[in-house]
Amino acid sequence: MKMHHKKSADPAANEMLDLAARQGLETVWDRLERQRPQCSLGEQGICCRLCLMGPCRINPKGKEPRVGVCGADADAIVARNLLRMVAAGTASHSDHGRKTALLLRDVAQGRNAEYKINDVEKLRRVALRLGISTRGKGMNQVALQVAEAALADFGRQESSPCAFLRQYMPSRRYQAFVELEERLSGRFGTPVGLLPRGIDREVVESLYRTNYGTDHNPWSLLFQGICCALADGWGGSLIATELQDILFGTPAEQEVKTNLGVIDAEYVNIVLHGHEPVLSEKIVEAVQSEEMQETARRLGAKGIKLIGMCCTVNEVLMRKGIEVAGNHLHQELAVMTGAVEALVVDVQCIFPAMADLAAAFHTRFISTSPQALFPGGIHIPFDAGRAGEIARTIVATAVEAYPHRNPDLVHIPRETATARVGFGVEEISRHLGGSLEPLAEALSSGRIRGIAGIVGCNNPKVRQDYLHINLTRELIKRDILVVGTGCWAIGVAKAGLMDMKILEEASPGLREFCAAHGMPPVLHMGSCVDCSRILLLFVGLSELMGRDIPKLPLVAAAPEWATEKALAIAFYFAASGLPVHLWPAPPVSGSRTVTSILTEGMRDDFGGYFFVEEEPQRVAERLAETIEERRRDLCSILKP
Ligand code: SF4
Ligand code: MSK
Repeated sequence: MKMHHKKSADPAANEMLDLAARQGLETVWDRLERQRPQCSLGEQGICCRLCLMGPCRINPKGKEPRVGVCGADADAIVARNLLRMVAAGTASHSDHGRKTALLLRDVAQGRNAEYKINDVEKLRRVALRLGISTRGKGMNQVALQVAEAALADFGRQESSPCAFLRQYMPSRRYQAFVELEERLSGRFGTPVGLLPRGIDREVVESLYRTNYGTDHNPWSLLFQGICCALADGWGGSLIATELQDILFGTPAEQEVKTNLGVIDAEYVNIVLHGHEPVLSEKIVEAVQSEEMQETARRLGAKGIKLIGMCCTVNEVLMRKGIEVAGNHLHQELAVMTGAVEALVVDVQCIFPAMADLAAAFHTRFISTSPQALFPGGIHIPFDAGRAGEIARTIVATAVEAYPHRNPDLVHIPRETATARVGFGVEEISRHLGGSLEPLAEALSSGRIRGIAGIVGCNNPKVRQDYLHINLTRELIKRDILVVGTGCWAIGVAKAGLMDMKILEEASPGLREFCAAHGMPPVLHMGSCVDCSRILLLFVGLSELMGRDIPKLPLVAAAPEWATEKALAIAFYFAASGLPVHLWPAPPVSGSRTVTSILTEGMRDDFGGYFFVEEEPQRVAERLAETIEERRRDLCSILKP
């Protein structure tokens, strides 16, 4: 057994970790060890540094100090910290959505000729969903109206909710929120808002409420967390997903290779990492140019190979089929192969440690977003108005690095796995013959017991991919279709779980259904903003089956989660009516009240709630039990 087998379930990662240990290269796992034991107050959420009378901490054993200098107790401190995490996650996804809307507006107005509308049919569908008439209008006119509707959702101030939420959320779920707002306002004796007004407004409101000396009621702080997260899932993330499809094309099934073995020593290797596809789409074009390929060949390489990781690759592979080097914890391991000429990053989930690591090799660490700067790296600022030129500069910088590669440092694991990816709702429908009806029927009849939507990162506190892989395997054994995004998707793809061969492991009902429709039982739905696609799949089923989401056999999980964005996703899943598994546990154990609201208190009102569990088999059992509970009163007749 390799010395690093406890760190990752992926043999390629363990091979690279052995190499890192031999060569004295530092990884995220080493830095985690140096942090241990980690602050237990932080783990429980009971430290506060919101003002300069602090920092304060609460004694977890019920002894003094029981409150901070201002008198804030553990409930207020834990709830405030959690709300701030949700707000940060919402801000990240939503700013991604905002930039996509601004780009669509510029393209529609003819102010950006670098991009074009790729999917006119999707534009038409989004317009109709938003109630924008397309009759007698040109494509750009419709696109402008869609972009303006999206942008208006960011700045909306009044009590009418975001247009995207209003038009995409099933009317039953929407009505349930309206009634719940009324009920909760009566119960708490003050107006309780759950339906987000504007996306920016809810992020600001969350920061405002958690500001020193403002909101101290754990219930109202968590209601605001729900409201803010709904602005993410049914607002910012949904806008990012829908408008990216319009600009770059709606995902379609692709077969791709995954894992570090896709790095090819004979090529100039460029690894894209981050989240937003706006730049990556242009880098794909630049790499394909004969001029660039010829320059690489002149320097002795066979050409240029474009590879991706994390959510950038989740975006680009669904549309362009590029190969996948790995997920979150692979970022250092890819550079350590010694065969990566450039690691090109935009925003989110990028270790600042990459700058020093890249400097130990010939790798150019190129940051591109004015929002995300990394001391020690090369910065080539991206500007959507000059996207092609900038993409060519980045590719040329990578090619120039190739002669500096040290062949003695090259070590590439052989592992690769094939995955079928690119299953947005449209692609799932296409496999099902043009609508989600066969899936709704299979759920109604019990041939498929339920659907689990999984998102998640990697977190070095959890053996990399272990929970992702084993939970997914356990679910498909129980006739549960698994759909998901983010680093979960890459983790299970690397393990071969998105290959048709995995049908052999699925239970008979699920196996027969998926085989008949030519799709694996584990479906790649995209990047972390594309958790909105999971919502849209559930919307489609809710509409077809005539039942609200909490009454359908649908569940969610965020195993191996690490980021504030994952928490925002978990919050909007739970608020939308899904039981949500989390591991590791969120930093709330310092407050019994907050813990009980999240695990029990919100259940009756929202239908969704959270639970924590480490063992994949027990997680699967618990999700399957919930599915069976929900099936008990499931109507077997489809809505006419
Ligand atoms: Fe301490 Fe209260 Fe200030 Fe927080 S807000 S740091 S608990 S005094
Ligand atoms: S990249 S948010 S580690 S899924 Fe979206 Fe992966 Fe989580 Fe980042």
